[in-house]
Amino acid sequence: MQMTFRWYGESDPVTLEKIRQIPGVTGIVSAIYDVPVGEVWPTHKILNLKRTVEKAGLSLSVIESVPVHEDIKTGDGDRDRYIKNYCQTLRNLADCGIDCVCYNFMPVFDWTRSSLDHELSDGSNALIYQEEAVADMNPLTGDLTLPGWDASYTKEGMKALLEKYQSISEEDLWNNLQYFLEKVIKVAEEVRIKMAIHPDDPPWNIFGLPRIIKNKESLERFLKLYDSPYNGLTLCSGSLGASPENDISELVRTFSDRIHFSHIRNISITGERCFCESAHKTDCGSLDIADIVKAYYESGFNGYIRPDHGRMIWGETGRPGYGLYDRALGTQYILGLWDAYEKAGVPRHVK
Ligand code: DNO
Repeated sequence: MQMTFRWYGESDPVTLEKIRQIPGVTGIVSAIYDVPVGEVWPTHKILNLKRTVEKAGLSLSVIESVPVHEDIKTGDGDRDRYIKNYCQTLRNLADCGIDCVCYNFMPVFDWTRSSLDHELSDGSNALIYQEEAVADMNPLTGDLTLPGWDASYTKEGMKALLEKYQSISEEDLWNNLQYFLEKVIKVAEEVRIKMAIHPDDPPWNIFGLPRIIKNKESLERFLKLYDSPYNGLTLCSGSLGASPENDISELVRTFSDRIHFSHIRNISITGERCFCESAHKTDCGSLDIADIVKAYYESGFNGYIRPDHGRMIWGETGRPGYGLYDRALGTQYILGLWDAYEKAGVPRHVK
């Protein structure tokens, strides 16, 4: 297992020098942010990123994400060109030594929350999701943006895209995903990059758009679409865990062979389709993080782990969910559990 930490590049207020000082963190999760979605990532930009990370004494471990162009998800327009570009980006990444790439297949909007700075009883701030508030949000007004969303759409562009999705069912989305996988995983196998799809966050449909990667059944279906070790998962405890039907430890035990990248965070489920992000420690939320880490340990997981969103604590300001302090605490909780299982001789399936 390698403990990693997400870094948003030179503009990230959390510097590589600070990340380097977190005990046990050796890998960086990052991306190239200035290439338009769908275009090829040039090798020199990837090499630059890699060198910057390595100069700080860390390694560039995972790319999160190479985004998938909407034409690929809707299955029309220029999808073949964008898939070709995607494959070329994978080749360029492999040339630079990358072996794991995260992506998602959520239509239009990546992770969604109703508030980014909800104050918790201890005075810290966290991201929350409340179904009613989200139902009141209108993605067309243009004043709605979240850190994970592609901000390059014009109002008209967004309107046209949302209209296009009116005629796309979940089954259509599955078919378009399969089309994508058939071309991309072949290349991933060739260049030995483990592809790791991120589940939908939250794991249910929002704004009337279809979402398909949301529970055990859909993960099973996804893995069967292309049965290869290179067609794998980013198992995100907080995304899938927002739905009480998902038992994360069980998912880890079931799919361990195909999990390449793990996002670990806790959430408190506060009502139906309502949750609040919380500190990683098990008794701070609804998920049994200690058991989830045990499931990874026991199944011999040797991929990449990163702490996921953290709260804003100790007066820190910055990118919601991605401050330094609470995520650093998260790494120490996970690594502490890992060491404890190791020292206690908990049996481990050796891969
Ligand atoms: C949220 C992240 C997601 C994730 C993408 C992967 O904080 O986990 O934005 O990076 O969905 O493609």
